[in-house]
Amino acid sequence: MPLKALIFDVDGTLAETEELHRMAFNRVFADAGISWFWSRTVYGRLLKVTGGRERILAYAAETGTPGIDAAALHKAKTGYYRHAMADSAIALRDGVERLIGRALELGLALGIATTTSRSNVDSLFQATLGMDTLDRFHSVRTAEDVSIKKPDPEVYRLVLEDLGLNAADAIAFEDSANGLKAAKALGIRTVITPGIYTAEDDFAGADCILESLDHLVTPQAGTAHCCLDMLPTDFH
Ligand code: XBP
Ligand code: MG
Repeated sequence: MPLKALIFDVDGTLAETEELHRMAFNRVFADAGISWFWSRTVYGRLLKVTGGRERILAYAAETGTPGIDAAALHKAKTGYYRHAMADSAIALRDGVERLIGRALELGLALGIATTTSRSNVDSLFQATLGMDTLDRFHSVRTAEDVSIKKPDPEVYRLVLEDLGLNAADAIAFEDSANGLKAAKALGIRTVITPGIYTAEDDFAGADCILESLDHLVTPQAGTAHCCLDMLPTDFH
């Protein structure tokens, strides 16, 4: 089946953003006078709950904390994340920029299917590839577009609808088990690049697991053939 589109997850796949998210959560908790602090260990566990607002609600339930306004805290967190991203030296993960560039050269469609908010996607592109590159994506679907987040496949369904394509036409790029489940629920071939928080996830069912997307754009000894075989023959 000829490849027509690449669909990217954002957090953990395009860039290692979760530490910035964690910092932003902790900052708003402190500002609001809430005595929560999400360590890396706690946050790693909480990441199984997709969506920042849902994560706050889950932690409030788990700790039996009353009176938490999750929507307000999450809004403040998104504002803080925007500023923190602008001040950060965040970099895209290896191979991401080249893969996107090569896909554009070959005329493949590009999509984003993420659980995070549109504002956070914009912040990341402003800090890295620029909004001109984001404008070249044919579909950008985010938290605001769905009624249920990953591992539900709704966000991937919306991207495929936008692109006018079938699951067999695309490859999804994900870093987490939740993202893999979402893409695979529709039968989309999925390449996994495990991230700092998802290295221990269960990636059973993935079509390919790579240390980084650099292994895809710069094939080297050890690159899984299943993965290279998905790309157009003139890709490299
Ligand atoms: C990852 C997430 C997000 C981020 C925080 O989404 O689960 O919730 O951790 O972002 P993905 P928000 O990998 O699908 O991009 O606070 O905006 O939810
Ligand atoms: Mg992710």
